Amino acid sequence: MANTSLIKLEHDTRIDAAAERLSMTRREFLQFCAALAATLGLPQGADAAVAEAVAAKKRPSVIWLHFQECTGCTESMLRAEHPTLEKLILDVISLDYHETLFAAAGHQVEAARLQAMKENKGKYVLVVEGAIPTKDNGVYCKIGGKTALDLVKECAADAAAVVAIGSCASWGGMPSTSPNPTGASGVAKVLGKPVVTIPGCPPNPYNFLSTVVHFLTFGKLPEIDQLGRPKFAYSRLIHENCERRAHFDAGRFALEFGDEGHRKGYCLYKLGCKGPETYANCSVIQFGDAGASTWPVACGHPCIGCTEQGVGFQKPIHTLAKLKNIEPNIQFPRINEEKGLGANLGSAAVLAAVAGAAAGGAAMAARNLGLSHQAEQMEEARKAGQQAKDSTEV
Ligand code: FSX
Ligand code: SF4
Ligand code: F3S
Repeated sequence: MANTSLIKLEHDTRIDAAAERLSMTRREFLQFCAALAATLGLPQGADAAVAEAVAAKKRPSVIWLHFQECTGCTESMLRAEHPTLEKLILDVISLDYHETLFAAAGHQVEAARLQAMKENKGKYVLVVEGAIPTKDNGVYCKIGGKTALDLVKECAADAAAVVAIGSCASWGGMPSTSPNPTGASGVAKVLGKPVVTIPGCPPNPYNFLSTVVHFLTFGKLPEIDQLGRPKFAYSRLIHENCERRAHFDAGRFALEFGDEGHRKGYCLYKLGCKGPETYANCSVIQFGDAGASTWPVACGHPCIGCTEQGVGFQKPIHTLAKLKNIEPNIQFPRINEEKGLGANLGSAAVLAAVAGAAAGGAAMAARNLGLSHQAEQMEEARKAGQQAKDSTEV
């Protein structure tokens, strides 16, 4: 069936001009806008509104501040493998102040900030990257003679919207790790009001782009949860959509980096993967728009929960995650079980539903973890055998 919403854009030359600017064909541009609309969870037909906004709306002025951080947020945005993502971000916003990207320095750059704030009073978007040190009146981070504490308040006063990009700006992130000597805090805490947060260390640039496109299309930021995170990106646990989930459900775990389970792509839960207690869409949209297998778990590294306050940089990497939701994901086909591994969470959930007892699922989860303990013992026995063999050979 034809997409009627796109028909009205058929002879719209603004679409062709935008596609050309971004070195895309018209078709690719419309497909990209449709994907953005889908990521944002917008209803059918919204792709035309998104395409029109990206192609023709006045770009919002953005003032981007840097505080306590590693500049990874900016780096991940600029180093996105898909060249279009970076181009699109810089095409849909008018970046009027950004310390890392500005060629100018010193007084010139401060003057540019003040001018952009004056010219776009009440209309600009303030993006904050990095935590704000609050201890000792904020003396631990100063730019142009002003503390980060004063700067963020000054710039937020006349902003139409405030976006905290990265975990540092969202809730303190890595600089706030105990004992937090500088009193590193997130933007919302400092301003005393909720702001949109896009946590992640670094955050996914696609989530930032989607947030900005939502602002451009509808004149407001997307719906957020109680922690200020856009619901379109942070309402699901990584574990719910993980490509290794079938192994978790079947009780197949990597027990050591490089062991047989790890090489076979088994679940990383036993290596400390925090996917079961981390809300983010890494397992769905991957990372940096670079294609398949480009997110931590796909590369063989457990998720450290970098988006999640209280998990990332706080829980030791090797400790087991809290299982927040043991519902199995029904989207993925089951991987054939190896002999002797028994029941899995999929069947457990069916049983639990039939019996009306959610506890059944939990019990089966525990059982599968138990099965893994058996595997662990077997692996240890194998290693002990190998060691004995090696010592005899010597
Ligand atoms: Fe770095 Fe950004 Fe981490 Fe923080 O991303 S990638 S330390 S979230 O503020 O620069
Ligand atoms: Fe994926 Fe980690 Fe969950 Fe295993 S524990 S299924 S690796 S998110
Ligand atoms: Fe971070 Fe985990 Fe995603 S470490 S990038 S939240 S997979």
